[in-house]
Amino acid sequence: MPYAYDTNNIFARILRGEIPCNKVHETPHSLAFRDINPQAPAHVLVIPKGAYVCFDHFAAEATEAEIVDFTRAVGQVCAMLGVTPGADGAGYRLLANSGGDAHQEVPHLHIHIFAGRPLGPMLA
Ligand code: DGP
Repeated sequence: MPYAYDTNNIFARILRGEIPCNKVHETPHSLAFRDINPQAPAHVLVIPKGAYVCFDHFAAEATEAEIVDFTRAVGQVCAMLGVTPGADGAGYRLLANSGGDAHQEVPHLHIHIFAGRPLGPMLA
C-alpha cells in the first residue's frame, strides 16, 4: 500500500520554518528539537527531513544516505545530551510510535529520545 504523506502535518511545517521549534541539532537529512510536551527532563524528537510517515515507510523508501544520517543524528543527540550509557547509570530510551495502535499523533516519522531520569521498565 502506498504511503500517503500529509504535507501540512506539524513537523512538515516546522521543517518549512512556518512554526518555530527549540532546535537541538541539525544535519543534512535530519532535524532534532525539544518535544513541546516533555515526558522526561530530556525529551527530544529526531525527524528525517524527507517526507516519511512512519518508520517502515522510511526503512522502505529512504536512501542509504538518509538512513545513515538519521541514525547518526539520533546517536549524536544522545551524546550531546550527555546521556550515553556509562558507569554513572545514565541512559536513554528511543521510541517511534507508528500508526493508530501506537497512538502516533504526528504523521511524520519521529524518534523520541527520553532521558534524564530513571525511566522504569518498558511498558507495552
Ligand atoms: P507521537 O504520539 O509519537 O506522534 O508524539 C508526537 C509528539 O510531538 C508529542 O510528544 C508532542 C510533540 N509535538 C506535537 N506538536 C508539536 C509541536 O508543534 N512542536 C514540538 N516541539 N513538539 C510537538
